[in-house]
Amino acid sequence: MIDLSQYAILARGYDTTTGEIKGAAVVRRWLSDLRGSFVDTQAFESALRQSDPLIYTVSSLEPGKGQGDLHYGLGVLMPGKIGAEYYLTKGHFHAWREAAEVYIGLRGTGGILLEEQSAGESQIVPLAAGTIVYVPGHTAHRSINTGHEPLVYIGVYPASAGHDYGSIAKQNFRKVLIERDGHPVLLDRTDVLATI
Ligand code: S6P
Ligand code: ZN
Repeated sequence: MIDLSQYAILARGYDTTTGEIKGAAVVRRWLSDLRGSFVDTQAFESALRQSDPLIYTVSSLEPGKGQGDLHYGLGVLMPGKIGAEYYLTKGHFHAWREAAEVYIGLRGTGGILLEEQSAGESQIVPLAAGTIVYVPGHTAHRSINTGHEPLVYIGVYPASAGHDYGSIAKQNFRKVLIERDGHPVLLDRTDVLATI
């Protein structure tokens, strides 16, 4: 039997400005935590010499660890760029590769970069206030803020998903989203590297 009173107290208010959910564990990623994520390493190092701003926060709740349980988090990704590349999250595969995820956009404008593991297909899917994005299993995902205000979203995923950051840290995403003439364009990392 499930004790519903236990779950009733899990109703949470959330704050789309601070990224806080009452009682949730918060992870803060500063620019210095993102070494190796941006394509232009020189622009990264010179930005970091100036300051080490907060790039994103994730507040996560893990109500249960059973097979059917769900975990969820509120992400707040700041606006900005390193060189021409928009601020982004580290990105990951789920350790349990079959695990999918649903992103619900609450505020701001941006996208989720999806990269399928075996076929190597990449796609940028719009994520903004009023959009819902389905991230299938076996797909690396990274949030990117292309707007001028924080990009705020909720991600819901199986409790057993786990996070594999190692594969991305090793080879990064194949595509980068950069600003050209004031607009986001998705380009091959190797092509962008050749122009830096
Ligand atoms: C968790 C979900 C998001 C990310 C968040 C930060 O499965 O995909 O809540 O944790 O967007 O990204 P990252 O790559 O640093 O975990
Ligand atoms: Zn995820």
